[in-house]
Amino acid sequence: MTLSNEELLEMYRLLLFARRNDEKICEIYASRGLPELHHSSLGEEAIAVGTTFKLRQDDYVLPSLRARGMFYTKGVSANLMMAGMFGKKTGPAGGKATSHHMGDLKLGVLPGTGLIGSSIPIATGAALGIKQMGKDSVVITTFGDGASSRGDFHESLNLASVWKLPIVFVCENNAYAIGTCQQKQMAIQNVADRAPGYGIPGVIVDGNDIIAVFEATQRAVARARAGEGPTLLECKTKRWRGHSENDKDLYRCAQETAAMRSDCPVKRFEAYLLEKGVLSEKMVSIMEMQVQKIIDESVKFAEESPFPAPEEALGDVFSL
Ligand SMILES: Cc1ncc(C[n+]2csc(CCOP(=O)(O)OP(=O)(O)O)c2C)c(N)n1
Ligand SMILES: [Mg+2]
Repeated sequence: MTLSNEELLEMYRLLLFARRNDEKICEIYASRGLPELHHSSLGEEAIAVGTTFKLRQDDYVLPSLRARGMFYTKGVSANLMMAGMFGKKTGPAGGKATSHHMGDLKLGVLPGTGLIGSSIPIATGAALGIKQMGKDSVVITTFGDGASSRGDFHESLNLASVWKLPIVFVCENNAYAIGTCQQKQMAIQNVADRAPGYGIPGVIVDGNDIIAVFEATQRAVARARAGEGPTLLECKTKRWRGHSENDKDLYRCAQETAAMRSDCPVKRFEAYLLEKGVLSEKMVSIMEMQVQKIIDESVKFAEESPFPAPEEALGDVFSL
């Protein structure tokens, strides 16, 4: 699918927003803390934005703990998200849960869980529901390399393949699960190499190249929508910071983390658009200012919003 210049600029704006917003959250976390531990997406933003860009409103995403860019790309507002990060009543989960458990069903964002890997069967169940209702929506879910070694992954990919479910499984392979490097938790080089074991395509892309991520996702989405079943898309990337903002990242040497930053998904896309003449240096500074304004306003909105009242704790709780 060819993107128009307007669409390329919108993609850049979302990528820039994901970057600056994450930087802001890291800054807030360091200076005054947040109700939730922050897991930064710095360096990995192209996957969240590239996979979600141009999905239909009736398509669903179920983002991993690092894929906040999927929320914004699906249309969740900066105010709502920041209020969610602050645990405020005005956030997507009404202040009862922060970003690991936030969703927005109207916009097609399914809430995940804090248990690594457990969102993969939830997303697969959503895809089963879509198929049973005879709709042509698709589901995209993201998860890490560590999550791909759990049983949830196996059961989900197996059944999704047998039932030809409309789902795209996206592995954000940043080569680490907290402090465990990939070689210590799987004996293969590529997560996508597991796909033939399920009889589905396994595709590897450079996760820092947003256009490559977008195009590979679009092919997988077309296959899913046509009733041909799931794809496992492995996006290779790097995690710039520690696992969380409480992790000092002592298991990686400074050269390793410095080298990662030389391959920045935002700078790469910016250089591509400048070269194509779609973007100019002036437009970059204007967009930086616009993005910053939205982020500053969202922090103000979150700060000024109330926490939920204690008596609301049992609302929206269901039992059978
Ligand atoms: C079932 C379960 N086990 C352990 C944890 C603790 N934990 C949180 S994130 C994480 C590692 C996840 O690694 P990966 O799937 O590669 O995602 P990444 O953090 O690299 O994006 C672990 C072990 C958890 N949340 N859930
Ligand atoms: Mg990982």
